[in-house]
Amino acid sequence: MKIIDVKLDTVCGYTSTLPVFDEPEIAFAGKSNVGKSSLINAVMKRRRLARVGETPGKTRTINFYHVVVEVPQVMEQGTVSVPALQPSMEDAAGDAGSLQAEVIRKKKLRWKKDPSRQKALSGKNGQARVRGSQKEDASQTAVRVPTERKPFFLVDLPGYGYANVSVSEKEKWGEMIERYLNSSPGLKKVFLLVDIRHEPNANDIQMYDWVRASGFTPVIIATKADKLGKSQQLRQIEVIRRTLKAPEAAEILPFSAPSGQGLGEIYRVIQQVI
Ligand SMILES: Nc1nc2c(ncn2[C@@H]2O[C@H](COP(=O)(O)OP(=O)(O)OP(=O)(O)O)[C@@H](O)[C@H]2O)c(=O)[nH]1
Ligand SMILES: [Mg+2]
Repeated sequence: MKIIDVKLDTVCGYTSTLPVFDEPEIAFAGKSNVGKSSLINAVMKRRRLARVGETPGKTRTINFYHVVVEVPQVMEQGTVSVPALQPSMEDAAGDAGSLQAEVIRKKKLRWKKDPSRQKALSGKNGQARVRGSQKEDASQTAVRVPTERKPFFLVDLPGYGYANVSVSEKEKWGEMIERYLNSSPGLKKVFLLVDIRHEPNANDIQMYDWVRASGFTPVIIATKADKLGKSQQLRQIEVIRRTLKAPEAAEILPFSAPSGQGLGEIYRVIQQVI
């Protein structure tokens, strides 16, 4: 999946009328400071489009980011025209065709810029290197695949459970999130973010239950995975599953904004619903 365009489209406060879009919406819910805006930035491949805060309570509105991606075209029988995308972050980010073409283009650029290689062309190894580059040309023509552009919205919800706001403000945020979950015809998927280091608290459990009561099966994202080793991550995922009373089959994906761990899986889920 290659990101073609992203922009902040609509911002809604408590009193705003929620927009109705023709394009699919994918929402991110979770406690204040859990990493919703950071995850949305990672998905959009922007460093700071969604504002990230050191202190909880940064996002206090519902923010709709409009995104256009390019994906391998789906053929008539529902199969894509290329083999499944690789699970790595880079491969998940670009469709197989354009990514490989990009890698080849960059390789060629490095080749052209490297003076030692230029020299080698005229030296005794020159012949072998020229043959290598011809091979690259052949593979470039072989990997071009038809693609299509798909627009959708990523929806950054305000964080709940932020201690430094009044009870009435907390209630308004809660109402706004619940209203959004219950009255958005375009909402196709909800991601529920919880911090991988902590057992989910009463707010997380309530949000999980709200999301399910609104008719969605949330994908649970265990954020800040870079703070734990791999075996601790697995242990905490089971703690999260048990505490939320999520079924065995529920997806709980560890994610790290700085390392990109889990981003490929998130793209896979997005691609299924857009
Ligand atoms: N180590 C680490 N830090 C993260 C990660 N994701 C977010 N953070 C940090 O956590 C803090 C909060 O991140 P945000 O993305 O603003 O969290 P949020 O859920 O949008 O917060 P609110 O808008 O207040 O609800 C920031 O200091 C981020 O840099 C992560 O995957 N790993
Ligand atoms: Mg935020």
